[in-house]
Parts: sequence; C-alpha cells; structure tokens
Amino acid sequence: MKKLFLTCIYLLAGTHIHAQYTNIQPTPQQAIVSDKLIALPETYLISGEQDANLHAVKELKELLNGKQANQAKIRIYIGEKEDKAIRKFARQIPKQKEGYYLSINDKEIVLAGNDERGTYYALQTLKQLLKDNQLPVVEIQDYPSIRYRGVVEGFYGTPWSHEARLRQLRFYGENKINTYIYGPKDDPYHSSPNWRLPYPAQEAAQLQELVKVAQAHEVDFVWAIHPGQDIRWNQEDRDLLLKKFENMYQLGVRSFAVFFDDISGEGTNPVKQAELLNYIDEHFVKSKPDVTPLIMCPTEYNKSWSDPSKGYLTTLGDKLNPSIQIMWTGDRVISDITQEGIEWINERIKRPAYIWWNFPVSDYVRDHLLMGPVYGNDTQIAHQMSGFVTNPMEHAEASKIAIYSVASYAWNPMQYNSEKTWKDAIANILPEAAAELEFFAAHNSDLGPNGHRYRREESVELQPVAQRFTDTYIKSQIYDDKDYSTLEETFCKMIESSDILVAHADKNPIVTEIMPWLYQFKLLGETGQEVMAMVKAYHNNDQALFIRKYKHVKALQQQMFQTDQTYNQNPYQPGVKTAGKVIKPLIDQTFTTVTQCYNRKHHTQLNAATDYMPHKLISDISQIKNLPLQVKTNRIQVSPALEVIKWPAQGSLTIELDQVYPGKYIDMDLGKPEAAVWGTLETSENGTDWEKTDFKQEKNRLVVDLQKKPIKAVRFTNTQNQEQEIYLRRFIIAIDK
Ligand code: 14T
Repeated sequence: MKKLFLTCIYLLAGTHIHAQYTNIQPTPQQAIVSDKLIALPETYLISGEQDANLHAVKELKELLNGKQANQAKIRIYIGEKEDKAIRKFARQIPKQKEGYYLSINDKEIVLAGNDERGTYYALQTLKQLLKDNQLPVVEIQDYPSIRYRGVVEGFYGTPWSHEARLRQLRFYGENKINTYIYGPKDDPYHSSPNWRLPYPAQEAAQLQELVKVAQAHEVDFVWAIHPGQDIRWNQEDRDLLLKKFENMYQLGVRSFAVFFDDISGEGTNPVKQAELLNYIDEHFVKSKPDVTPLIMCPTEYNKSWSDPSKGYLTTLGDKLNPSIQIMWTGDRVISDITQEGIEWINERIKRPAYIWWNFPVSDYVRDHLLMGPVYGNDTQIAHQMSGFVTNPMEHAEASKIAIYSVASYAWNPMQYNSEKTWKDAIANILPEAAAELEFFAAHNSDLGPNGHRYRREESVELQPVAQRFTDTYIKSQIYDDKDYSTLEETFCKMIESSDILVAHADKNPIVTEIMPWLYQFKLLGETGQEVMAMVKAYHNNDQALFIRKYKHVKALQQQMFQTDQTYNQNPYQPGVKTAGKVIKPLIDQTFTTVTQCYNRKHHTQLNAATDYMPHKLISDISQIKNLPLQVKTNRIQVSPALEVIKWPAQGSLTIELDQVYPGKYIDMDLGKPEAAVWGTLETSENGTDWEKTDFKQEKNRLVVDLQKKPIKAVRFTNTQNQEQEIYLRRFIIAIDK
C-alpha cells in the first residue's frame, strides 16, 4: 500500500530521472529527464543576458566557453519572470521564492528564474547536467521547500580560516545554499569583550572579501553579534551595537543576527532582549531597503533549557516584531528535529522556528570526526520552519559531507535520501579517492559517550559481523571463517584507504584536516591485522608466532597512544579517536580474550590491557574516575573538566606513575581559593606510604615545589565530612626524566 502510494506521488510529480542523471543536487521537486542526449554546440545565441542575474550570466559564459554567434543551432534563454527574453516561458516557472524552470532540448535551453536566485539555481542545475560536453533533454520545475538553508559558523574552537571560508561559499552556491551565518564563538569581535569595537583593518578587509564572494554565489552573508555576557541595557550600548552594525554594513554586510546563547545574568532578560531587537529592527533594518529580516538566537534555545513558568519564550513570541526570526536547536542542545518538537516551539514563539541544528559540530567531542550520514530530522515539517542551518565542525572541509546533505534535506526534505546523499557528497568533495574517503567516513561517524548523550551510527555494514565474531569468540573462542576474512579485509582496507588518502594531501585540503585521524586509523588497522594473526597463531599452537604478533600489537598500541598525545592537543578533548564504536572495541576485546587464553594455557603473564597508558588515574569520584590522563614529555596531567564537580567527603584523586621519578612540582587549580582548607595533598615514594605536603595556595592556584624528591604517586583528598563543589581546571605533576 505504502509503495503504491509512493509510486503515485512520483507520477504526479513527474519525477522520471534517468539513471545516469540522478545526481542533480539537491533532488529537484519535479523533473522529467529523458535518456536522450544532445551535444553542446560550438556556437550558440543567448537571449536575455542584459536583464538576467549577472552572476548566473557570468557562470553561464564560463561554462560554455564556446562562441556566441548570430546564427546558431541552439538558443539559450536566460532571465527572470518579468524579463522579455523568457516571457513565453513565464507560465512554466514555479511561483515559489528561488524557484526556476529549466528546459533543455535540441533547439533551446531555457533558464528561467522566478527571481534572480532562481535563475542562478537553474544554472547550477545546468552545470551539474553537463558531462563530457553533453546534456540530457530535460524539463525541470524546481524550488526549495525551506526558505533559508545553510550554515551557522557557531562553534567554540579555532574559527575557520579565510581560505576555508572562501571555499565554503563557492560550495554553497553550487549546492543551492543561500545562507552563511558568521558567528564563531572564539572571534572576540563577535562576542564579549570586543563586540563593541570595529574589526582591525586586516580582518575587516577579509570580511569584506567574504561578503563579495558570498554575493557572487548568491549567499546571504549574515553577520552575528553575541553581546549578552556583558551588555548593559542602556542607550550607550544600544548605540554601540548599532554603530558596529553600521560598520559591518559599510563592509557590505546586508544580513544581521543577534545571539543570546550561553550567557548568564542581566543579558538573559527577554523583555530587554526583545526591546533591543525591535529597536534594531526599526532604526536599522527597516530604514535600509537592502537589509534582510533580523535573526535572533534566544538564551533558552532548546526545550530542555526552557522553564515555562518563567515565560521566557512566550515573552519573546509576544514582544518581538513578527519579521524577526527566532532560532531553535530542538528538544535538547544537540537533537534532531521532530514534528512534536517543532509544534511545541512554534506555538510559543508564534512564528515558524529557524532551526540551528547542532550537527556535525564537535566542540564537545573534539577528539572525534563526525563524517557519517545526516539523518534523524523529520521530513514532513518543512512548512513549519523558516530556516534550517547546520553548525559544523572546526574542520571546514570534513564538514562538507554534512553540509551537502543538509543542503539536500532543506531543499527537498520529502525526497531526501540520507545514504545516497552521503555517498554523493563524498564523491563530490573528493572524486579522486571517493571510495577511500567513504570507507574512512563510514568508520568515523559516532561521537563516543558525551555529556549531550547524542550518538550516531558507525560501521553499519560491519556491525553484524563484529557482533557475531566477538560474541562467539569471547564466549568459546570459536568463529565463522567468513567473518574472520571479512575482518581481515576490513583491516586491510583501513591501511589502504589511509595511505591512499594521505597521498592526496597536496591535492585536497580535506586530507590535511583529517591527517592525524588517518594516521590513527592506519595504526588501528595494523593492530587489527596483528590481533587476527594472534588468533590464528593461538589456534595453530604456534607459540613463537603468537609472541611475535603480541609484541607487535603492544608496539602499535604505544604508537596509537603517542598519536593521541601528540596531535590535536586542545585543552578540552585532546587527542585522536577513530572507529570507536564497532572496530576498536572488537579489536580490543579480541586481543584481551586471546591473550588471556594464552596466559592460561602457557602459564604466562602477558599484559592483556589494551589502551597503552603508563600512568594511572585512580578515584572514587564518578565525575573524575574516567577522565583521561595526558602525558607531555615531563608533565602528567588530568584532562580538565568543564562542569562543576561534586567532590564527596573523603573522596580522593590519585595519580600513580609507572615508576619512581624525581619530582619537580605539583600544580593544581580547583577553581576556588579555599581548597587548602578542606583537602590534603600527599605524595608517596612507593605507592603505599603517604606523606603530607606543605603547599601554598595563591588564589585558586596551589603549587608544591618537589625539589627532586622521589615520587611514585600523588593524591588529593577531601578530608572534611562535607561535599565540595569545585572545578577541575588543572592537576599536573611535573617530573625529571
Ligand atoms: F546558540 C545555540 F543554538 C548553541 O547551540 N550554542 C552553543 C554553540 O555555540 C555550540 O557550538 C553548541 C555545541 O556545543 O552548543 C552551544 O554551546 C554550549 C552548549 C552547552 F550545553 C555551551 C555550553 C553548554 F553547556
């Protein structure tokens, strides 16, 4: 029944797409694509180029690179609804914003936009259809289902480079994305404290260039300001904000946003926020004919953070001018958009929400790459949202997989195909090594456990094999030979794809971005191969071979540890994690099982642990005990936590070193000046006997000079009978090596 229904829709929509040309991106709303091809002639005649969208005409001429003649086989009509040249096609043009009609046959090519952007999009489709100088005979009527589609550069961490942004804007035009919101959290001129100040000359010049390039690709460059952390609700700050906007206007910006996310205090007042926004709307936006509707991001930007009894959202809904767009991330900070969820918010803000989708942003899982398919958003709710933008990773090129997919989803959600779009995206981004990038991306999709509890599928095809293999192998050391070969083949491909991708480093910037993960992926593949060799050697009772392979695995584990400690050393989630959902657990469990079996059989004591880490963190505090340790030449430290930590009475944190070292110093910061009063800091020479240290504390910082004293372990204990709320900002032991 369902299938029949779908077929009917297809017939009604007239979507007959010939296999060779199924790759119009995004999928058009209505298309008849025949299998007849025409050759692009050497001479042609263009009608309408004087009136048509300049950017479309420019790109058309670049595409044709042939000769324009008065007598020609083919006539190309280009223009917008009212233009003379395309008047006779007017009835074919969809009436939707940014809609277009594209027709190709052996006599004429028609590129007819409902508006300027429509013409540009007709041209983008034409570009995609042209292959080997041939075009298919088509008739397409197309338009976007969602008004604003694009990207919000809104993450914490290193903002995208200027070059990366220029590449993005070109990519957006090609994929019919019309919005780029500029709001990197770590640009001080976007946020506090410098939002009041103009950009320095060099940054200003670059922004100016971005605006120009955005225009050329029919993208609205939206400049966002994030003033909430220190704004004062007075005329002075109002004027300063408008002055900054005026400044940006002078640089060419015609679209603006105000963000109030992730702030506390005075700035969160919805009445004041609405007053400011309406003021900007009336004194700036509406007084300039070429400025687009304002966008705002509320403080309660997701359902889990909103407190209906305080009425924050309904206040915004009632007070904000109707033309002002309100952003929303869904039921949680990181969540997919559902029918129920969007109805909930729209009712409160009294307008369709402008979705800020927090994927593939990775600023809370910075050691992971999120390169898997885009899925999970409802495909039937286009009419209930005014915009859909994705917040990407700080890796601009690697984010293109998700951005391409969001472009596709937001243009035509009902026909969005997650899996196919993901593959197309990869082929589009790195055609020279698409198979290898697809393989890598399939195994670099999940985020691992994280505070937002947002997870993605990973290694989907391999999952059943991995499951079967580990289940049977751990339980009874048996396995299916076919599964064994599949795994061997997988590990082999990990090595190949990594090497092949690395070899493309100078041809495509995506490779440089993901380089540390490629290294790690290769090492994991090699580990997998050698663990499989251990399994085989154990079965064949070949002890010498088993030991050789065991030693190699240990060495590879150490190299993976080194990679994790050397690359991507940000202060939040430093390191390089890959294939963590299916492949790494499979390899680790198999290694542990086979090593333990060997130990039992041969009465040996080979170390069956998997992640190499010479030192240990020991704690009875749940928020602390799983924090990773980091090793930097002669410093061992606990990876800092961002959230408040409840340190229970008598709870302790111990770092135990792999051997005794001459100590240099201990350096702690628990975010509060009174740690010295409730806690003791002790050192141990042997790991069992403890000695209290004399420490001085200056403000939050607690430092002990160890003066080469031999150290095996250090611990800090809450000796009080009362829980302490602290921040674990720093816990470092420095040693002499
Ligand atoms: F404005 C919002 F819609 C939003 O998502 N704000 C930030 C955003 O800049 C960031 O990239 C994203 C993902 O981490 O989440 C928001 O930032 C947070 C979220 C938290 F839950 C910052 C601190 C949090 F505790």
